[in-house]
Amino acid sequence: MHWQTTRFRLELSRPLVMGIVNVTPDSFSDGGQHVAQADGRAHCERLVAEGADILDLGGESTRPGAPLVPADEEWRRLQPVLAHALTLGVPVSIDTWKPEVMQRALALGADIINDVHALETPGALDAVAAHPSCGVCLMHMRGVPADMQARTDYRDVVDEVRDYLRGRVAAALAAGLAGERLALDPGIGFGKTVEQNFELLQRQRAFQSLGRPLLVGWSRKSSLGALTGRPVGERLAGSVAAALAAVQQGAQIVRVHDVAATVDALKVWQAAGLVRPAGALADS
Ligand code: 7PM
Repeated sequence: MHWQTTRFRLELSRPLVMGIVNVTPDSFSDGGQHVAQADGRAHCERLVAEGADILDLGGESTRPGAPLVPADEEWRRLQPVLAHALTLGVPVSIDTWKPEVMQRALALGADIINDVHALETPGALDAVAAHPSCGVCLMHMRGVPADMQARTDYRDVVDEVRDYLRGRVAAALAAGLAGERLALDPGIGFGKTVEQNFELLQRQRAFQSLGRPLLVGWSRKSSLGALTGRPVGERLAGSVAAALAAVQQGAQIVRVHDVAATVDALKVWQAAGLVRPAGALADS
C-alpha cells in the first residue's frame, strides 16, 4: 500500500510519523501562547530533525467552541510557514477544511490536504480534484467542532465511522480523485465519548477493509486525560502508548506533537519485531 502526494509517493512499509505544527495564536497545547511564524518555521525544522516523516500545518484551531478563523487570516498565518516547510525535504500537509485555503496551499506546492470535514464543505472536493496528485486525508467528525460533543449517539461507533469513510471515499472517487491519493482517519475526539474513542482503538482493524492507509491522532487528546487524570501538558506517556497501540492495530500514519518520543518508541517497537511487515495488512 502507498499514499500518493504532490511530490512524494509514500511507501507505507513502516509506520510514518506526522508531526503537528500549530500556526495558531489559540493552540490548545501551548497554553494559548502566540506561536509566531518564525517559531512555526523553527518548529518545522525541529520536528524534521527529530524524525518526522510528514509535517501537518494548521492555521485554525479545531477546539470545540473555538472561533472560526476567516480564510484570509488562516492563509496569512500558514503561508510563510508552508513556504519554509516545503524546503525541508518531507511532505507537507495542510490541516484545513476551507476550499480557499486548500487552493492557495496547493498553488504554493503543498503535498497533502488534511480535512477534518472530509471534503464535505461546498467547493472542497473540487479544490482537491482540480489538483493532479495531492494527497488527501479524510477524517470522520460528527457535526461541527462547536457542537460535536453533543452528538455521540451512535448505534455502533465503529460501523458508523467506517460507513461514513466508505461514503467519502466514494465521493472522492466520483469527483475524479485517484484512490491512491486518499488516507482515512477515524477522528479520535471529534464527536465521540471517551469510551467510543477507545472502542475505535480496540476495533481499529475494522478499518482495514476500506483498503486505504489509516492515519490516527491521539496526541495529547482529552480521552487520554480522562483515562490518566493528567492535564494536557502531562500526556506524553499516554500519547506515545496510544500511538504504539494504533500502529499495533494497523495504523500506517500517526499524527503527533511529540515526534522525538514517538520515533524512539517506534524504533524499540520495530527492534522488538512488533511492527508488522509490509503487506501484512493487505486483507482481513
Ligand atoms: C483543539 C482540539 C486543537 C483538537 C486541536 C485539536 C486531528 C486532525 C486535529 C486528527 C486529523 C488536535 C486537534 N486532530 N487531523 N486535526 N486527525 N487527520 O488534537 O485526529 O490536534 S486538531
